[in-house]
Amino acid sequence: NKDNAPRTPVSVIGLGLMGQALAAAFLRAGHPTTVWNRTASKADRLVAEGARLAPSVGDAVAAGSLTVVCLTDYQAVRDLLGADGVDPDGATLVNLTSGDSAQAREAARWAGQRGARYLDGAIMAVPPAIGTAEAMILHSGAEADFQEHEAALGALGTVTYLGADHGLASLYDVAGLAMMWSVLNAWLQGTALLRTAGVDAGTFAPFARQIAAGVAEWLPGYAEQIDSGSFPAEVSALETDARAMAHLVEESEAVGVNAELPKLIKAMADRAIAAGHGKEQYPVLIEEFAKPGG
Ligand code: FVH
Repeated sequence: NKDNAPRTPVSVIGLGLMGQALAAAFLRAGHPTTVWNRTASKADRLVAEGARLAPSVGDAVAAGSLTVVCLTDYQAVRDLLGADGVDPDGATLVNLTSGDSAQAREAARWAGQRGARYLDGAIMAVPPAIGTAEAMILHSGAEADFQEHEAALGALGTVTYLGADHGLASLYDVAGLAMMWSVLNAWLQGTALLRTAGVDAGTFAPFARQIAAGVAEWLPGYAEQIDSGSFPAEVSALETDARAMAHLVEESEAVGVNAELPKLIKAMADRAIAAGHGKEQYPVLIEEFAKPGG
């Protein structure tokens, strides 16, 4: 506590890999920190660093001005906070457990019916990054609740408020996962292809990184096309891209690597072309992505 300003008392419920990192970051920032975990021994190191181990979940919720919950899933959160002896009335709950947007909205309703203020959150970081600016943590729920606790939550990383809809943090979370896995899968596809010619992953990695960074630069302009609903082919038409996709499928099959992902991408482009979008630009595929399917 560098400036000697009083720090918000916080409680952290759930001391898995992430919960331990959250509690440690609060302690480092000087917050009086109460912790609780089903397996109490996971609190040992934190207690040695100055945390107080609550004897029960109810005690932990009652102890902090702010209660941060980080468990395996929303069912565990509900089971734990809905148990006898836990009274969330008047508490501010910040749920950093991963889940989907419907679960987040339902959790907010559940908490509201019990008199608690509820912020949902998504952690876009691994435990070692917690407490540093690199840890991106997203929040959604009532803005006043976020503002009241923004400074304390800032001990965990770079916090961003997304809006009043409690489901937003979870939606950003899965959107981020879609980005992450798509980039990794594309790199793995390229690596599998190149390895058939003796090129190893390490050789391809810098080249792949440059392509990923270049494609990332296209996003703001492509976003404008999507938001305006107009997709003029400024640099390439979808039908041109689809021919390149056919090369990717053919090459994958010819050298004996998995062609499922290239075929999936090509099938979506083919549907868009059949719907009359061949002369438009790639982001017109949003119309395929926006439909139910799969
Ligand atoms: N670890 C990470 O890198 C990711 C980064 C992105 C966000 N996630 C999410 O954070 C949640 C917790 O993840 P975790 O890595 O801490 O997970 P575990 O180490 O497996 O710890 C799980 C904790 O949950 C407790 N728990 C589970 N079920 C119950 C229950 N029914 N009643 C009480 N507690 C429960 C468990 O307790 P214990 O097994 O130690 O007794 C742990 O405290 C998760 O949503 C990630 O997606 C992390």
